Amino acid sequence: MAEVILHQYVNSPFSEKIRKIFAHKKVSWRSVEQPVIMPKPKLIPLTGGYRRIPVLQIGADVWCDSGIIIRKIEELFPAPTVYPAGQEAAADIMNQWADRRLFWSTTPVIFEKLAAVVPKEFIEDRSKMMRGANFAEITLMAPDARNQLRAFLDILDRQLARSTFLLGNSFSLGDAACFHPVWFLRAEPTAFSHAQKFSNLMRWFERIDAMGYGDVKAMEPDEALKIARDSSPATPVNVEAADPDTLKAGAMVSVTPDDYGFDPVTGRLVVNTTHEVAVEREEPGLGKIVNHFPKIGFRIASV
Ligand SMILES: N[C@@H](CCC(=O)N[C@@H](CS)C(=O)NCC(=O)O)C(=O)O
Repeated sequence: MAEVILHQYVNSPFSEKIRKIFAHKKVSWRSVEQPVIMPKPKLIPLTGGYRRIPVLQIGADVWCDSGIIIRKIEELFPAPTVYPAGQEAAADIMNQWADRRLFWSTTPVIFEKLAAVVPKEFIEDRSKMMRGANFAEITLMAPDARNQLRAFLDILDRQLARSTFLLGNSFSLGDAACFHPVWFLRAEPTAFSHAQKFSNLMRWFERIDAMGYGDVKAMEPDEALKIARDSSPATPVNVEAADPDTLKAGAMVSVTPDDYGFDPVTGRLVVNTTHEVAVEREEPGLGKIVNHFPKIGFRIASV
């Protein structure tokens, strides 16, 4: 199989979620370090405009958003699973809750202290990404976020009083998903002190922190671009007739996140199933690329 390449950066929480899944499954993977803010000239040709991190690349196929990356990793490396038997829905729902609720209760708490020291280019970049919201004002949300964070962490801590991991005695997607926001808190000591008050949570945190990242080797961004250029997409057309929008294979569509980073990716529809939409694009200098997205968290429009 072609190499598994993760485009990421060290301090990216959503990448940390994927790195822990790689560790659990003992995956050999290559890490391409991408910029923390725009421009990202060695990422955008692969994604067709999508700017968020992490992004998974295998040859000329590129998976955008951790939701679809997790599905692909589970398909390629099914054992050990991140979906404990009988808890599949719980694992997926915990993942969505962690990304959309738990994570967003951590950012104001962290940036309340860090706002004064992060470069103004970072604040401007994130404000643009959030379409009009002023990221500098995130600190105003800190008091409410702190209250919610404490309640969320208490929910996890109570569960962890009775089980080693969140969905039983083995590591699952639920753990990877709830780990990354707590790991993000560690970027700022006062923020992390909120988590340190919970002893069961801390035991669990340290266990997962010690798992490492699997077998990883760095790769230069240019090498990843060359791999894309030298490969052809390996995705067969799979457009389900049962699709509620009755989109046809080959139709021109755009796919855009529904929460932030509203950069549409436009191409010909090649996959449209319950959980995935994928488009094929002709990228100048690279040739054909297929970009894969999850259905949850994205909008699809005919263009
Ligand atoms: N829903 C996305 C969220 C990803 C996300 O917000 N990633 C952050 C980094 S952890 C990001 O891309 N921030 C803006 C950037 O890096 O340009 C996912 O699950 O992958």
